[in-house]
Amino acid sequence: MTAPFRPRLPTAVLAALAWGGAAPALAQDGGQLNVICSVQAEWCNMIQTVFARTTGIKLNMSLKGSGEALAQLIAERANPKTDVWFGGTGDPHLQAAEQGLTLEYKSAALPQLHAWAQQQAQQSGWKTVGIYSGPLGFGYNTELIAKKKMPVPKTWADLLNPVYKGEIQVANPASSGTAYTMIATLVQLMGEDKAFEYMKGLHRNISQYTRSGTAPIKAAARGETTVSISFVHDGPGEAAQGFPVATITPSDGTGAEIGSMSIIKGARNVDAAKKFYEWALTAQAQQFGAAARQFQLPSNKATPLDPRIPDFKSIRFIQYDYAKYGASAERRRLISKWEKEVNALPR
Ligand code: S7P
Repeated sequence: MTAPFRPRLPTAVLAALAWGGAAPALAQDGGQLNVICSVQAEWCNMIQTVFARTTGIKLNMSLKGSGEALAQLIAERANPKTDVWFGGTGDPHLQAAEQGLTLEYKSAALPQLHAWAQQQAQQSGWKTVGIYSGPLGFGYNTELIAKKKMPVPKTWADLLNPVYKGEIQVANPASSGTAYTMIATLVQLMGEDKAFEYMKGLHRNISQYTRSGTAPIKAAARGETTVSISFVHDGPGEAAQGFPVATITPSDGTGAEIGSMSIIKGARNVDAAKKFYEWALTAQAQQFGAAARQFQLPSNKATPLDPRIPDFKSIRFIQYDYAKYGASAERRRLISKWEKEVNALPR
């Protein structure tokens, strides 16, 4: 049923290939760069190819979700093997900055970025920067929901309806930045006590807490679950592959991630890391998200926008406190409370 993914390269790739002027045709002896990439594989592969072709720098790419990426950087602290961490939810990037794992670097391109991306940089002491943003919401399998005669959930409260028992997937916040964004969003939306009562109720309807934040919407697309709690920008890419999946953001309010990028402190290839960082902030490079069917809002204001990028003006957002919920102590506290008070409960 699924057509294999074939990136629509021409415009974006040609634009990117123009970056850097007379660039070598193939990766040659321009050195190398070790990148942890926390967006989906198609986007990672595309930037790996184009960056190598335009600069001659070989890009060694390791794909990891945000929570796992942070865990790896903590483990590598004494002897970093990673040069750049590209993408992933912003909270763990802020934690990495707070823990001294990332390098202070102030790009001259900052004024070209949206205010939220610059704020992310400023808040971290210039140790990370926003590269995209995306709203949290629900995904659902349009065929399954109709077949099972279930209503489309429109609010967080709707997800507590017993009709969804065993029908919802969300990731586990211990491994997933997406799921941590959900906890932080609910706490800010409802207050902590009510949010934890809510998550205990939601727990009864959850079939599985997945390791990765993108797994639930892929499962919804493939009919393995009816509903997912996910970033809604991951929906159109699944739909474009022919899967019957749609998304909605809760009308009672939601949070958004500030997908981020950081250079690792002690990076062995720091010059190449800075070159990549500058490249990734250009409007040309930021077109690769949509070219790889990932529809976050790019942080460079000049990036042409694909119509499938969620319309932020039509979404009811909370005032997400990125500094507070990006602090290590707060993340640890909320996740361990969730483990004890929610995940430990029977379903
Ligand atoms: O489209 C990819 C995306 O949703 O995944 C990123 C992130 O790696 C998710 O990590 P977790 O598995 O830790 O939740 C998001 O930043 C991005 O928007």
